[in-house]
Amino acid sequence: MDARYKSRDIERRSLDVDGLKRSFLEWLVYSVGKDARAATRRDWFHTVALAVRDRVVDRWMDTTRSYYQEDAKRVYYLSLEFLIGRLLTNSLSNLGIVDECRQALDRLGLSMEDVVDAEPDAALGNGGLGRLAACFLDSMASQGLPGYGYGIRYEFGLFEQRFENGWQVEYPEQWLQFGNPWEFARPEVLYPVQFYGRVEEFRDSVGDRAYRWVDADRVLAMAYDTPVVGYGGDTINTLRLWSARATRDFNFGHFNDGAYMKAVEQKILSENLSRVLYPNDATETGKELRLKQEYFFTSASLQDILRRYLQHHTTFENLPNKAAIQLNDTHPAIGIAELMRLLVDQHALRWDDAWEITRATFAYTNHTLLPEALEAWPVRMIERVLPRHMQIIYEINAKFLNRTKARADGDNARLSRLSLIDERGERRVRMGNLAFLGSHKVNGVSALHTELMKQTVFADFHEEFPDRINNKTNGITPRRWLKQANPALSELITTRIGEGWISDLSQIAALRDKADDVVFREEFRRAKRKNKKRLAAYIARQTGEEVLVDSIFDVQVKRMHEYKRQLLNVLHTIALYNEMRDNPTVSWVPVTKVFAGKAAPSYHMAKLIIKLINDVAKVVNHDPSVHDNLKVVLLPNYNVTAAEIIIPAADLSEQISTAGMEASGTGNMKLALNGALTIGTLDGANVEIREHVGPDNIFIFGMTAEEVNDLRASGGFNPREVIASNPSLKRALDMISTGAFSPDDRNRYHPIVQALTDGGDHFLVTADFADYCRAQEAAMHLYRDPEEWTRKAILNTANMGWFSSDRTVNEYAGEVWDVHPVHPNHDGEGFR
Ligand code: 4GP
Repeated sequence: MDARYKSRDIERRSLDVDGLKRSFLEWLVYSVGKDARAATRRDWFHTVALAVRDRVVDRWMDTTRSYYQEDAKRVYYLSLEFLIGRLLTNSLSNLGIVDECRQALDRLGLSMEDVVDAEPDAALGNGGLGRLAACFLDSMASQGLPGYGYGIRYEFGLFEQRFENGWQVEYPEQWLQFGNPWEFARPEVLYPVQFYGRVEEFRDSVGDRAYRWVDADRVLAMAYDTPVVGYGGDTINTLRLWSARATRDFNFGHFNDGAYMKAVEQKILSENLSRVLYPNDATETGKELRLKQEYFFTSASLQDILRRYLQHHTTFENLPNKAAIQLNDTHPAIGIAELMRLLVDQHALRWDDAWEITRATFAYTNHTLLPEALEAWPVRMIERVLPRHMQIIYEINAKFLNRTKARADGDNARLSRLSLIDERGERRVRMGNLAFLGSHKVNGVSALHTELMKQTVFADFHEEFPDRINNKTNGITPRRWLKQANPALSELITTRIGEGWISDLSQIAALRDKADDVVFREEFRRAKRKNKKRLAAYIARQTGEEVLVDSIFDVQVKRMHEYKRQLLNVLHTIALYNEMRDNPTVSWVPVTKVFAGKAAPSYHMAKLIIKLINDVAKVVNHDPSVHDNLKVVLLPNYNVTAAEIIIPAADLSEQISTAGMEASGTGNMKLALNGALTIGTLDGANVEIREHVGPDNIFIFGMTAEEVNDLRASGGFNPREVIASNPSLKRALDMISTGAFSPDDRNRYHPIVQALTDGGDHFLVTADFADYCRAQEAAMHLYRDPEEWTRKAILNTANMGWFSSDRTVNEYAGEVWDVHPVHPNHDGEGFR
């Protein structure tokens, strides 16, 4: 028998309870090196993870082999962030062995929850963009699409957030401290990546001008592979993350003692490249290390992609037929110049041929229109760090500008807008323009966002290339966000409509009929209540606060950002608090305001908003006059694991960004799928959620993107007038500004009050306040009628099928990537 298949016959493949139990014991002793009596929960987690990993390796190799055998076109998802979260439940669930594992652990006297809780949360991302990448990995594998994720193996993920005295304090997140059982280190997969140095011009063999990059510093990119288990375990794809390693090329002869130590130090410092994730969300700081990170992982990934391609091909004209490279935002956009460099300088292709191949291979996704988030690197920095790339960017730019209509029309303003170089002030490279120009498709992440891309940042490019911009509305994986996070609801759904929805979420529409079924409504409520109890216990553990399970769980969980308008929610909270105090005899619908989210460490306003929420919570939660009617909690350290507890328990989902500013949102989809009703503006994907769930089943308020645009164009508005005309808003703001929530420092919130008044209220918090309160009242009114509320909640769940990331990646596969499912040959039986 072929040696490759031997492992199939041994215990490592067994999926039954006994086999699992035996391999747990074996792993614990021989790999973790512990006696069962001395094993900690972490030891057991490592044991179980390693045993589960065993069960995917054969299929993983089958999958990879099938891709090679069919020479399938692959899609490479290049992303600086993958916000993965924990993997144990995910792997077990996608393999279909959750119960078997639970029983095996049970026989060993262990609780599955304890083992699951010992896994660190892999937070290699900041927010939406990184979590989207993780959902896409799950969907590509579950759809059988040959998809690879490429990114950085950060030693420190997104910081751990704690509150000290109500203020956010950041601590390092050392997720790799105790090792990572999911990954395979590949010390033999190493690529050199260069920085600095200079460019030398020379004549090639046929006498043409050519260039080489010399005297550069080098670092090595080493691969770590994590198997990505598709649902059903048929396809196991790969997430390849790069870690920086110092090169070993010392020239010992040249050093005296001091210089030697210095050289070694320099080498070690080069490993800092993959040390830490930048904690910015939609903001750029222009730090050189960040540019180097971007180039580091992009260059290594492209070298790896070309190596794989060259195993089957000797020339490059087929590259676009064999590889689709998706740029997750502009972070890997330097890859366009890098592929040109590799093709022209290293493989001696003609410029025009290389450009055609490059453009046909790349596609680019834009995730935000916020001007401060559009990457623009100083020309001087790129010249120094990546001198050859700067030349290539100039060349791309010159050729493009020479061809544009603008030149012919003499429209210099338009020409300078289209340029890859921003000449205003310090000269900068506009990475968005580079990404647009070097891609054959460019997409936004919701219908509204894509439309706004055409009208604003990319208006000139859209005119120039009218077929390039397309929409791909985001989605979420139903495996993690319903099946795993919400077992109570997902089991109920499966008993009624079968389990087809797990791999084809459109089938969840079969629940629509059940909205009118009293018994089903009762069961739906019971599942929600179970989740609310779980969250209440979590809140008590995390904050010490007791909340009423039968209150409305009104949830806003996302990064802290002014445009997301947590402030609007806080102002409503204060107004509601005042009303409850003024009218103690009214029978109020009890409300629990749940907030969670991290602020970028340098974003002072967002951190001040965190402190305000904590201060308001302190006052409200200790005021006996509102009793249990109102509670405010801000949960620390929001991450994927916390989201899995919070989202299934939500009644009301806050999606209240200033219209036109949230590109899509994906938390909005997770919450609605789990039966929360949305209160939101017509922004991002909320617009499409409304279309799918129906206008009667969502609370929409506030200005539209168009109205916001018109208002700003007409010179803005006077927030003071709005405030003066709304007594409850005025009172809430007065309380903040006079120190009602900060008696220890009455001026603490001056910057917030200032921004909302004389600062012009850029995010239109005051402008939308009255309509927001109206929508909140409507929600509270509806909550008094549990049957009607539940009916709408069920219709939300039932109508969210379209928002599966399976649908999204299928759209990309068909319309952008041209990749097709491959069915791996497993040479044996399937898992399920
Ligand atoms: C986010 C957007 O803010 C969010 O609306 C969208 O749903 C998500 O990307 C995925 O497309 N942007 C970022 C970022 O996370 O860093 O720009």
